[in-house]
Amino acid sequence: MTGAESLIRTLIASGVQVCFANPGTTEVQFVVALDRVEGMRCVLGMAETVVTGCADGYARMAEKPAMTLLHCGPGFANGIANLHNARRAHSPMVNIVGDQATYHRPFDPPLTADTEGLARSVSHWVRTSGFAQEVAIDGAEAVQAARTPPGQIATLVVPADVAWGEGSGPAVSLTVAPQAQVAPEVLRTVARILCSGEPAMLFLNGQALREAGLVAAHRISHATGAKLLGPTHVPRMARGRGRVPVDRMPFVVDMALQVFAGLKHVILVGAKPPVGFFAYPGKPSLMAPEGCAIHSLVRPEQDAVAALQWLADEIGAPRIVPIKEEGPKPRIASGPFDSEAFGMTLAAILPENAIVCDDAVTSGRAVFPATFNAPPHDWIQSTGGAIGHGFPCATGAAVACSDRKVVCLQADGAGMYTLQALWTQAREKLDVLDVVFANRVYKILYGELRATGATPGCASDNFFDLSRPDLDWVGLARGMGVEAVRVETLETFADTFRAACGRRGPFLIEFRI
Ligand SMILES: Cc1ncc(C[n+]2csc(CCOP(=O)(O)OP(=O)(O)O)c2C)c(N)n1
Repeated sequence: MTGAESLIRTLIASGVQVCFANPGTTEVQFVVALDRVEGMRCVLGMAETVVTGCADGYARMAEKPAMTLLHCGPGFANGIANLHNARRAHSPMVNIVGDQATYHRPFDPPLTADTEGLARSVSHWVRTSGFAQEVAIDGAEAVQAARTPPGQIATLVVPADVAWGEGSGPAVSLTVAPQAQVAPEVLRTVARILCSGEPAMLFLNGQALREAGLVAAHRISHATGAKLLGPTHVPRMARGRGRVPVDRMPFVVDMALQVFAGLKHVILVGAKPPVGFFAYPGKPSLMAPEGCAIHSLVRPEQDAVAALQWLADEIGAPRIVPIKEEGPKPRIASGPFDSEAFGMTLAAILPENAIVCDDAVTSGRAVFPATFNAPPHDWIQSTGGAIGHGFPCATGAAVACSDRKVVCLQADGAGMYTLQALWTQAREKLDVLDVVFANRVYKILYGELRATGATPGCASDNFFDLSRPDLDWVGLARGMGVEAVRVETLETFADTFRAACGRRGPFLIEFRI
C-alpha cells in the first residue's frame, strides 16, 4: 500500500468523510488511492479558494474536519484567503498539499515554492512528511491537531515520492483532550463584577453564540442587566423566533462606540477584545470606552457554554427566562431593494431550520436585525473579512447538511472572487438558494472614501464601479449549470424565493439594485 493510500485510510478511520479538492500531478497518488478506497465523498472546486471556503462551510456545520487536497505552493496560496477566514472562525480543517518529490526539489522545477512558509501563515499545525512509512501517522496527528479546541487548521505537505512510496498501512486515530473548563476563581470574580450593579456587557463569540450558550447568557443578562453582544462577523449563530435576539458589534466605528458607551466592564466569552475592523485617524482601536475594564471569562479554547451555565447558576439567575421579541415583524415588503425591507421579507419566507451564509457586505447590514423574528435558523459569515466567502461557504454547508435549505446572501463584487462555487453546487446537486445583490459597485469602498472627506474621482470610479460592462448573473449562473432569475422588486423577490424553496437543487436570484 502506498503512503498516499495509507494516509487516506487513516483520515477515513479518523472520521474525515469529505475531500474538497483541486488536484494536480503531485496529488495523483491520492486520487488513485481515493479511487480504491470507500468512505470519502470527493468534491471538486474549480479554484482553490472555492475548495478552502467549501471546507470551512462544511466544518462549521458538520463540526468535524473536512480534508482539502491542494496542489503545491501556488495551489495552496490560491486557497489562503478562505483559509484565513476559516482560521479566524476556528474551523477544524486538514489540508493535504502535494509537493515536489524530495530528490526532485533541489533542481528547482517550476512549481517549487516555500509551501511550508505559505502554510504557516494560516495554519496552527504544519508538517512536511519525510517518509512514506510515517505519512499515515502524520495524518492521524493532523486530524488530532484540527480537532483540538477550539478547532484548528492543520496542513500536511506530502512530497510526491512520500505519496508513492511503500506506506505503513493506516494509522490508528488519535484522541483529543477534552475542552478546558473555566477556573472557579475566575467565575467567582466575574460573578462579583456582574452583581456589582456597574454597567457591564458579555461579549460573546464561538460556542457562546450557539443556542445553549445564548440561553445561559440570557439568564445572566436578565439577572444582572448585563448587555449581550456578538462580533461584527459571527462564525455560526443560532437565531430566529424563540431564540435570544443578540445583535452584532456595528462595523462603523462611531456606531460601535455608541453601543459600548457608558460601560464599566466588558466580559469576554470566547471573544477577543472588541476592536474596530480598521483604524481611522483620530478614532480609537478598541470600542470599549476609556475606564472600562475588559475581563476574560473564557478563552476561545475553553468550554464557553459550561462557563455561562455555571455563571448563571452562581448568580442565582432563574433557570427559565422568557425571551422578549425584538426587531420588526416579518412581512413581505414591496418596491425596490432596501436592506431592512429585504430582511423583513426574508424573515417572512425563510424556510424553517435554514442555514444563512452572509457575504452580503453593505446590502446585508440591516438584514441581520430585521431577521430576529424569522423562523429558527443558523447564520454564518466570513470571520476574517476576506470577501468571496459566501458562495463556497454555502456550498460546503450544503454538503454537510443535505436536509437543510442553505440561503447564500452574496454581494456581487465579493461574489466574483469565487463564483466557480456555483458550478460545484450544480455538480453536487446541492440545495442552495443564492441571492446576489447586484448593485454593480464596491459600495462599501465609496463609503470609506467619502468618510475621509474626499469626493470620488476618475480613479475611484475605475476602481469601485463594477459596470461597463454590467455583470449578467443570470447568464453566469446558467453557464455553470445553475438556474437563475433576475428580480428588481421585493415582491417579485418574495414570489421567486418561495417558488425556489419548493424545489431542491441550486437556484440563483439576481436582485438588481
Ligand atoms: C480578499 C479581499 N479582497 C479585497 C477586499 C477589500 N474589499 C472589502 S469590501 C470590497 C468590495 C465589496 O463590494 P461588494 O461585494 O460589491 O459589496 P458592496 O460594498 O457593494 O455591498 C473590497 C474589494 C477584502 N475585504 N477581501
